[in-house]
Amino acid sequence: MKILHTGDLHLDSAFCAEDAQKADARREAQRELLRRVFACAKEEACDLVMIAGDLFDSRTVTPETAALTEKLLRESPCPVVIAPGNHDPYAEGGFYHTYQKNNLPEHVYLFTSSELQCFEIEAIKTRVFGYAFGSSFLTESPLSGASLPEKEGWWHLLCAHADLTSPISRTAPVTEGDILRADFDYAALGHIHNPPAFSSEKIRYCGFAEGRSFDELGEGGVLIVTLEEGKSPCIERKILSQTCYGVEELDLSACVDEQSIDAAIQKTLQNAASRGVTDLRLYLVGDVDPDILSFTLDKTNQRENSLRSLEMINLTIPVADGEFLKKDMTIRGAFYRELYPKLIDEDPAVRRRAAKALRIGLCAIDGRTIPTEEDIE
Ligand SMILES: [Mn+2]
Repeated sequence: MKILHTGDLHLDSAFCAEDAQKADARREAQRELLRRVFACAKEEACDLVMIAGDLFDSRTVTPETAALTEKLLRESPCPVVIAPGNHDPYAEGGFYHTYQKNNLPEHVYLFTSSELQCFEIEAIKTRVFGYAFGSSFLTESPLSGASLPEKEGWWHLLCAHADLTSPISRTAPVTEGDILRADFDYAALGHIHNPPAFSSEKIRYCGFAEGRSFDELGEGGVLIVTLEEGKSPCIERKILSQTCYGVEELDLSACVDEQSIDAAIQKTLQNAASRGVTDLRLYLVGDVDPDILSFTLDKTNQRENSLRSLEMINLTIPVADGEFLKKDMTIRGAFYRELYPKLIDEDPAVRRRAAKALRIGLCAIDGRTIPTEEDIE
């Protein structure tokens, strides 16, 4: 038995950080992602699709998203189970409510109650347990105290939007114990986008399918879960994302002029792009002459690059700014003042050694990597 486990797609997200046109394009890209999810289920010849909540970002959706979702669900060759989450609760006036009343196909199973429900899917001898959020909150665990029927040769699965990370959560505080006691063959969870690992291999969050912001770093995808009698579930993450958020740090301490700063930044951008990163947040650190740096950053920002978006955050310390360090009341300033006589010594060799000591010392104070001899020379 093969299952595609997904959730937390948050279709129709607002993308507030983007302008209206870009936000529209991002929502269109999300619909493309949903197409890939269902294409994947078909390709993998899955027997069941489980959507563990937050398929949509809110209870109402755009007409485009509604039409596509209904089409993909209608055409799905295998049964689909949907557990509404805190973002897309089953509630009056919402998409699910209307969909359930009007055109829910027979092979689509939608949880509608905040109490534990069960769908029996005879063709695959499977009982899927779950519940629906009816609003943004669900303060009790619908699983606590639940008693399940005997398995008698049926697969018992859970499809749920739940917060296993906190017993006092207001978004379905289900516990690992609740799930283990119910003896599910697999628990398909949604809600935590960067999921922790559980001791039981039968409990998994699907994670995000494609990063939407710097809170969702790296590639995203769905889980393909294969269940075999008497064995642990075999779980494979299928990458479906076409964009990827990444965060990096670049130490510019070794850079002495515009060219070397520019080269270091360009190299980092190229490396990130070659690893599939499309949206990069780059923290610039180290001790750099502020005048040279701001000039170079202006140029870098104007230049074309292969990324969809680039955010550079300047956390460098203006080391060449002696005025700054002279007045700096931290240990950095004290260190500078100690070295100062040597930094202005009449012997160039002494000055060079003092400057080197300053760079190494400041790195050590900040807990950064000490530059090598070649870096400094
Ligand atoms: Mn959620």
